[in-house]
Amino acid sequence: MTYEHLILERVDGVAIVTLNRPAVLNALNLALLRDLDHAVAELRSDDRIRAVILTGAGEKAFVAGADIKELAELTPVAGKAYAAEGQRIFDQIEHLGKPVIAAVNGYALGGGCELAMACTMRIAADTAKFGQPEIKLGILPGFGGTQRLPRLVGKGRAMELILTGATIDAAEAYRIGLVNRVVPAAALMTEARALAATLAASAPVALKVTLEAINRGLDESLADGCVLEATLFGLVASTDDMREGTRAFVEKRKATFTGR
Ligand code: CO8
Repeated sequence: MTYEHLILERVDGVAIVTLNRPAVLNALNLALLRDLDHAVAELRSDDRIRAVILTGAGEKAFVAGADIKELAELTPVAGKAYAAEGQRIFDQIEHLGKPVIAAVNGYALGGGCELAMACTMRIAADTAKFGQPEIKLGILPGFGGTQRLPRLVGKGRAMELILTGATIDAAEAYRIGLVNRVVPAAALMTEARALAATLAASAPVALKVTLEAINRGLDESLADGCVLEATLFGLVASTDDMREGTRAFVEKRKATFTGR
């Protein structure tokens, strides 16, 4: 598949998706969202891909938000549909069944911050900046920000960020738990690739069901989440990888997982 606004590379079981509209700081227009939707579907069905890295083209931005020129033209009906479509695509990323690492190389504002939050983990360059500035445009986050930000950083901090529209730097994003780690900008992709390689070498079925247990379980009560966990545990107990992983421990050797 060819893409207009993103670059998709595959290296050793890891896909690198680069959002590519650098002239407008990789702002998300409908065409880019459509590309992202197709890329996610392509990666979902590609069994060779075990982990994904999502990043932005250029040195300045991960994604500076939804394309404000497109937003400005929206009618109420189109606005609701646009938000729902973005939410659907970001859900596909969250529930890809493979880990997605956001390598945040610059501004992650509005829809960009929301996109990073839909990823499994976030590594930030020390030059990255985060925020939900929608309030300054007279709107609210529409791609899941009001829901994912409080889940990640707590209600009070999410309220403050969304209601003030403030931009925070990478160190502050790390301090409040919005990102997993901060690294020098020059080392960002090396760090992201190293983490992706570690994840790609894990038992794929265990990885997939762990993602499901955490992502789905968080929306359930503790009791229901634990039922889900136990059921998924029963599932992995049927895999060759479980036999291999436990046997390798006993035999003091490195496990080789096959995904069966
Ligand atoms: N949309 C469209 N164009 C953009 C965007 C954007 N979000 N961000 C930057 N650009 C463009 C600029 O217009 C400029 O283009 P041009 O060269 O043609 O003038 C180019 O990118 C470079 O930007 P700047 O010159 O502004 O660069 P600066 O370094 O001076 O500033 C900033 C960088 C601070 C990131 C600044 O560009 C900025 O504030 N951008 C907007 C950030 C923002 O408000 N983002 C939130 C958008 S709203 C949103 O994301 C809602 C998501 C949910 C939608 C739900 C569907 C309805």
